[in-house]
Amino acid sequence: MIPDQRIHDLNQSLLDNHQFQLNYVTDLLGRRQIDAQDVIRQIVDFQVAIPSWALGTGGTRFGRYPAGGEPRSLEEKIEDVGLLHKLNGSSNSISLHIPWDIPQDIAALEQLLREQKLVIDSVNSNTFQDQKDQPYSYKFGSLLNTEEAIRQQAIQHNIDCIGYGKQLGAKTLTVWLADGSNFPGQQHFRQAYQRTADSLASIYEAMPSDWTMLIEYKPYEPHFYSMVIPDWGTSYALCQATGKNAQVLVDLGHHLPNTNIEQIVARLLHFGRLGGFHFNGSSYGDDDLTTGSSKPFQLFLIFNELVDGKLDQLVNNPAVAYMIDASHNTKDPLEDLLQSVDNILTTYAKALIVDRATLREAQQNNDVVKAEETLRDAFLTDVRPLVAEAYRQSGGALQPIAAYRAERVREQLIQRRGKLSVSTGL
Ligand code: LRH
Ligand code: MN
Ligand code: MN
Repeated sequence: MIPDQRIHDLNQSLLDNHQFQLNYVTDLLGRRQIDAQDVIRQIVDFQVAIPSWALGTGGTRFGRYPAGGEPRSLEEKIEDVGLLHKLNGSSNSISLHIPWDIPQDIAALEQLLREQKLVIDSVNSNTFQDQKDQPYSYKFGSLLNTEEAIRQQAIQHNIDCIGYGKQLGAKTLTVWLADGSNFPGQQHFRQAYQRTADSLASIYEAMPSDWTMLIEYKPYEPHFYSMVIPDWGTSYALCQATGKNAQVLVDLGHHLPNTNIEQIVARLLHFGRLGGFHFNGSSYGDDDLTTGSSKPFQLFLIFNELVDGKLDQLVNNPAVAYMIDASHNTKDPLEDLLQSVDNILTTYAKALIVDRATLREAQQNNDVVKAEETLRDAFLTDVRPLVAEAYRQSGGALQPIAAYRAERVREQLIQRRGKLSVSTGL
């Protein structure tokens, strides 16, 4: 939809100013013995998956106000992610949600993925809604249900998800359970946990040995008295019981306000069980807003732990799968995703330039102020030219949102898909 030449021309008009700013940061970092090119290379390598359900407006149980031109099929969702990837070179994969994204023509999808330079990231199961023609209801839970037949139905659905993923080369199954209770006494806590653990074990057994199962936690919603996997400790315990390829997934919005998420990240890295990350912005709970929009320093502290863990030879953690998990009603979803990726990369770059030797020394000497100032030094450095350069080096736009607007992409999408097209989503 945006020809390479057009991106090149748009970049050309910004190049002079960009080069000036890039030279400045490069010199500044050079004085701190940091190689800017090395940071840029790491930004280029950092890829964030886009979930199929973030491409439309949603994320609300109240009014929904479609952006227009939302993708109507899996093929159109792949095209939208391809467009994002073309603009920023940082979103090379798409996560599927079954049954919203059941692949039909596998050969054609593979061809489309190749054309768009994308791969399939994870497949996400859905046992939080009843589907048409489904024999049993999940009203009282799926993997924890007291009824054996209902548990079996939910287990089979997860196994089917693995089957769909295999067809398209995915290697990750993400399980988020809406299972829980709304009233005291409704569920027997220990038995509900055990049934969940047993069901997960059955799914794990059906998973190929080179796959990863990500187990996501959430403290409340849709249930408000108890959730069967409310916190990282429960996810961790389930992973321990399930097998070495089961990993904890941290969704930034799945914490009670003021939770120290960076410490959770550090703990999981220490245990080698941090498998996945869902980025979004949150003030209260599962707000699913733009990543980094209201708490940029918190995001920086989280990235600081991720980078620190990666550099520490004592940490034995598999590669972390990064994904954006956001969906709301206010912005154009594609602009929102470009902003989220930009905030993620900018924050990652800041974590990469933390003076770790000084930080370690300050921590060792209990020099509280020095330690904090070391973090602030990195956080307050304007690294945006490094991210822009990373976009440019990967063939993208120096300013992806400006390019998206200049090309009037939303208007084009509305023309093709209609004003009222509504994508499947949360
Ligand atoms: C529900 C949720 C969760 C999952 C997604 C599929 O809270 O947003 O974060 O990852 O649905
Ligand atoms: Mn999530
Ligand atoms: Mn969520």
